[in-house]
Amino acid sequence: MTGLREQLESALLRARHRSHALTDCVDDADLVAQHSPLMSPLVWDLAHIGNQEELWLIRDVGGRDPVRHDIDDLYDAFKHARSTRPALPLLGPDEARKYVGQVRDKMWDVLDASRFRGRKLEHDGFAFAMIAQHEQQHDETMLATHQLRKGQALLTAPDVPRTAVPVTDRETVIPAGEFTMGTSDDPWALDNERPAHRVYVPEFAIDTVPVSNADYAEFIDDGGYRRRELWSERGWLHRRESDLEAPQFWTGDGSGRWWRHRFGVLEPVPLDEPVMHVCWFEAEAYARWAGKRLPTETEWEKAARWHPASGRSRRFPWGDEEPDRTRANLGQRHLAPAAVGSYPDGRSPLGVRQLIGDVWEWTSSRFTGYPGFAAFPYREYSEAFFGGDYRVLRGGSFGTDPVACRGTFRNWDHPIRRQIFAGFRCARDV
Ligand code: AVJ
Ligand code: FE
Repeated sequence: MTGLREQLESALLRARHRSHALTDCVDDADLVAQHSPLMSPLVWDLAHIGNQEELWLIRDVGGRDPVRHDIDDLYDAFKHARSTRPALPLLGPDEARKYVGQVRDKMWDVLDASRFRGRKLEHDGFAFAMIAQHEQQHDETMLATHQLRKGQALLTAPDVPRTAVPVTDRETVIPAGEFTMGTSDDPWALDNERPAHRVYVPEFAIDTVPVSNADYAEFIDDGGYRRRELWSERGWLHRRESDLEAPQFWTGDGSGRWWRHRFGVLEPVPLDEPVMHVCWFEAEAYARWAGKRLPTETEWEKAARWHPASGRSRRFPWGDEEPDRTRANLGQRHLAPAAVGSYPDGRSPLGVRQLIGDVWEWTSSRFTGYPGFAAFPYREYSEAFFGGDYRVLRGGSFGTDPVACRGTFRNWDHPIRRQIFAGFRCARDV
């Protein structure tokens, strides 16, 4: 077991390595460009990562003087919508790199100061871990910007190893009963994952694997996008207004085969991968077509954490041990999800696979606070989004770092969003 200081250091270094890898391969013009109105220029994310680290660790935890006091407003996500960020007087690519480096140097100082006062690091540890999670979340956002950007491929990664074993059991039944949702003792859990609370969940069935591209192509072939009765009222309006006909980045070739653009490469859609880049409304329509529904986030978490033998809720489907490369496709080791049925060692006791990694999974639930929620350290992290038009996503994607992924972790987005690495699995009442 490595010490807290080593864990924090390695999480912070890994995040920074990734932030540089995602920006060093991009030329200056592309770093400041707007690749989609849904996204910030990459150079904004980079400096925002540094600015958040400066606000929380240098100034709040460390009580030190600002590195730069003049740019807080530019990198305040609440003050400027993503679409307007390219027009701001942002730090240029070299300035941004220099800035995040200066902040980082000071941050190590603050961490060292905490280290020599044993209990103090335990107390401050959360703030450092939260900053590592914050940086990794922006790295995943930058990865989505890479996916949206036009032009030649800049990122490479080895193909996903083929570990899929045939899926013979498409569904599993989770028995009715209480379980513990959320956590009060996971030291790095964010405010919206807290506190632990008991929830009664009626019996339900959940798919053992995410919906695949083959499954989804069948829905398309069966007229899924043309059949009004499969869509909710809002979903149908959105489908028509936005001309949705297939997942984002897919194109048909007229002969019934599908192709997709993925990080600058055009390739046939691999039928055995989880479907990805579908919005919540598309997931909802598919589920209705399949005679099922989306799981609630409570059901999802029970499937991922509840251990039938002990009744305990664990951190991950396989237990409490950290994810590794035999259990889940996380951390941008690859640039795609693994085939459905992969990572048999990561399955839950009741046989549910790939809950962690590969693709974020849409749930039917809106984003709200658990009973007893307390905002920490700022209202703006979670609470400001409660009650808004968001749906909860669970489980992380191939682009999510393990530091920001666990059975309790909650992500959220608008139900029309497709640029995130999201798919889904279905559930039903029994
Ligand atoms: C939890 C992924 C929705 O990216 O908007 C980053 C995370 N919060 N900076 C987001 C976040 C502040 C957040 N999500
Ligand atoms: Fe942020």
